[in-house]
Amino acid sequence: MQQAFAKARQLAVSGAVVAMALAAIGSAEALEIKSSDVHAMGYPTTDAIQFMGEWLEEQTDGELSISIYHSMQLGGEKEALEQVQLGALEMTRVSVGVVGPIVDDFNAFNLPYVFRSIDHMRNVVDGEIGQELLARLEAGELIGLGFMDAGARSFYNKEKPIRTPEDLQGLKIRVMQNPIFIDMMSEMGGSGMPIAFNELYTAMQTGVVDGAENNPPSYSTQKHYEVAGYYSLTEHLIVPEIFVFSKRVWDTLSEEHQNLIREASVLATEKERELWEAMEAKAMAELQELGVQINDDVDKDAFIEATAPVREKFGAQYAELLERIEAVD
Ligand code: GTR
Repeated sequence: MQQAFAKARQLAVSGAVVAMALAAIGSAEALEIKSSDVHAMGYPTTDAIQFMGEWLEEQTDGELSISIYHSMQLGGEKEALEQVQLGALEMTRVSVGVVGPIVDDFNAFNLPYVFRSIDHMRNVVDGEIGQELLARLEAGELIGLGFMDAGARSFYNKEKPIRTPEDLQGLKIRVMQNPIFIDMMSEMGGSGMPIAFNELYTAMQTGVVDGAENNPPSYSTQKHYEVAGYYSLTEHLIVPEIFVFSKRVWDTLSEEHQNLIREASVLATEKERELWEAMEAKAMAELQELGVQINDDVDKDAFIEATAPVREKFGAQYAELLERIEAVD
C-alpha cells in the first residue's frame, strides 16, 4: 500500500515537472507584442492594430497577441521609434514624417506635393518602391511591416484662412519632428517649429505657435479646432503612416511567427484604409457642424510653385527615387 502511494506521488511530481516544462516552452514562444500609437483607441490606426492582434491571437491560439499603448502613453513618436530600435518596445505605428531621420530615403515621401493624389501615394507605397524602402529599415534596426493611409495634411491656425503662401507670413506653425518640414515652412513663407504631437494643443493655446498642419481626423480628434479654428485645405503633404517591428525582437521569433505577423500586417493595412475613409468623412462633417471655418478657396498652384525649391534642394539627393515616384501611375 505504502509502495503504491510512493509510486503515485512520484508520478504526480513528474507530471507536475512535465507540465512546468511544457509551460516554460510555451512561454518562451508566447509573445505579447507591445505596440504604441499617439492616437486613442477608435482611431483607424489603433483599431487596425487591434484587429491585427485579434487575428494573430486566433491563428496562434494566443501565443502571439498585441497590447496597444495608445494616446501617447509612451510619449511621442520619436521616442517610440527609439524604444523599438532598442527592443524595449516590440512595435509602433508612426507617421512616415518622423522616419526620414532614420532612413533618409523616406524623406522623398515627406516632400510637399510629391504625390499627385492619395491613389498615387498608395500605388507607390504598395508597389516596388514601398517594399524597397520598408526593407531598408533593417539598417536602422527596424522591420518595416507596412503602410497605412493618413489622407492629406492642411494648415490650421487661430488667426485667419490661408489662401496663398503669403497668408502664412509671420505665422509660427508646428511641424513634425524632422528638419525637412522646417525648410518646407520657410519656403512657404511661415516659420516651422518642431513640437511633439502631445504638446501641440498647449503650444497653440499658450501662443508658442499660431497653428499647425494635419489631416481632418487628427485635427478633429485632438480638438485642435478649439484653439485654432481656421482650417484651410492646402493638402500640401500626403504622408502615409507606417508600422514597424523591433529587429532585435524579430530575430528571436520563429519563422512561422514572422510569417504570420507579415500576413497580419497586410490585413491591418487593408483594415486601416477601410476605417480611414469613413473616419475622414466623419471628421469633416463634425468640423462643419462645430462651426469650424473650413476654407477650400486655396490657390494650390501657388503653393506648388512656392515649394519647388524644397523639392529641388532635396531633389538632387533623391533624384532617382523621385523620378521613379513620378513615373508611377
Ligand atoms: C498624424 C499622424 C500621427 C502624428 C501626427 C503629428 O496625422 O497620424 O502619427 O504623426 O499626425 O503630426 O505628429
